[in-house]
Amino acid sequence: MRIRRYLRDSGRVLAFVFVASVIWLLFDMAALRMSLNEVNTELLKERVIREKDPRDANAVGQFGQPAVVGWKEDAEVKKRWDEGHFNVYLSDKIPVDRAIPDTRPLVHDDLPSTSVIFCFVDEVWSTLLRSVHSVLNRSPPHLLKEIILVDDFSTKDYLKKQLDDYMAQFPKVRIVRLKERQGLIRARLAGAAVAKGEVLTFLDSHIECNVGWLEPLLERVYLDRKKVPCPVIEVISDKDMSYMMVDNFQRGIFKWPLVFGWSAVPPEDIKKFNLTISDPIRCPVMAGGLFSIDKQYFFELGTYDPGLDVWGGENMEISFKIWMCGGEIEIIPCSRVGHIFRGQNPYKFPKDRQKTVERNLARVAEVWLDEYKDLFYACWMLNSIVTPGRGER
Ligand SMILES: [Mn+2]
Repeated sequence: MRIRRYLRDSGRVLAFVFVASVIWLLFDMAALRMSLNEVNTELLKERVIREKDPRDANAVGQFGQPAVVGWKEDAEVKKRWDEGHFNVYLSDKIPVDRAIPDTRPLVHDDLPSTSVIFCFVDEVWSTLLRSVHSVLNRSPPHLLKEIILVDDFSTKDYLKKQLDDYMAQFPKVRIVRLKERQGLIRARLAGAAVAKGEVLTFLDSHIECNVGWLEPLLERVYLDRKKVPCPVIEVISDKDMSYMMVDNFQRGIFKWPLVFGWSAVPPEDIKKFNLTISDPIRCPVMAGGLFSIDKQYFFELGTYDPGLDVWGGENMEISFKIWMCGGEIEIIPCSRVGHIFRGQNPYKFPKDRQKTVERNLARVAEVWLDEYKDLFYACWMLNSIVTPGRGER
């Protein structure tokens, strides 16, 4: 008897615990739902405030929140329902231009800000200005922290006071002057050292950023700070200055001895993986002129090897470091930037151009290629006999 009573009692306790748990769980789920809704609403509110939107943040149904009517108004709701076969009474209370949540997939409203860094030496006035204006005009202001122009000891007069005066009208543009010629690699480091944005975006100084170029790049960094996204580089004709589209699905690759090149993604792969322009394309190496990188990650990688001179090989060096230190290089097909490809570097190298590039490449091979450096040296010997010198990438 005692045992039976004990079981009956403990059964009651168990039942009570079970019911209490279910109630608690339901309560928890409701609280979570509410807090998620709140996060969404808070983000939207923030955006409305940032955009100085004149809309009333407390209006009925604002931000797509459910609007409720008191029980006293129930009759009115019923009466007017048939006017449109929905809650016409409430609809009339909601502002005609209310904000609603942005429910597109993969759109984030809290992307990191970027510093855009242009390094130049004796760049042509109009192309430099067009580069800067394309960034100012086609970047969302809240994502563009600043534009840093690093003057690598230019000799042209128009790049001195005339440039200072011109850029003074744009508060976001800063000019850093190097006191002696450093070359692209160390000039970029000088820009990175003073950058205030969370992301560094390096661009060539003869480019034109296309519509919506920046957001897809920043989104990749936002999703994973070790992703290093590059835009598709479209072509601005050096002859008639026309803007030309290129194949969106290309990879940055290298051939021995560390010669950068492009390789089209095979059409059968595009079909097989159902690739669209919003899909990133992973690349072994980057072209080097245009990319975004999380600032802290750039410094964790040890930046560029400052022992590399002027130009050449730095794109291989940073690419190998990124892949070997947990990162990934991607081309983002829906981000486009036009670039004037030139037959050769128009500026002078302090020392012999070919020797500088070769020295840089050998330095990269020695540091990063281990036993593969034999391949590098063998192909280098062969290459220098067959094709001496190369154009700008
Ligand atoms: Mn270039």
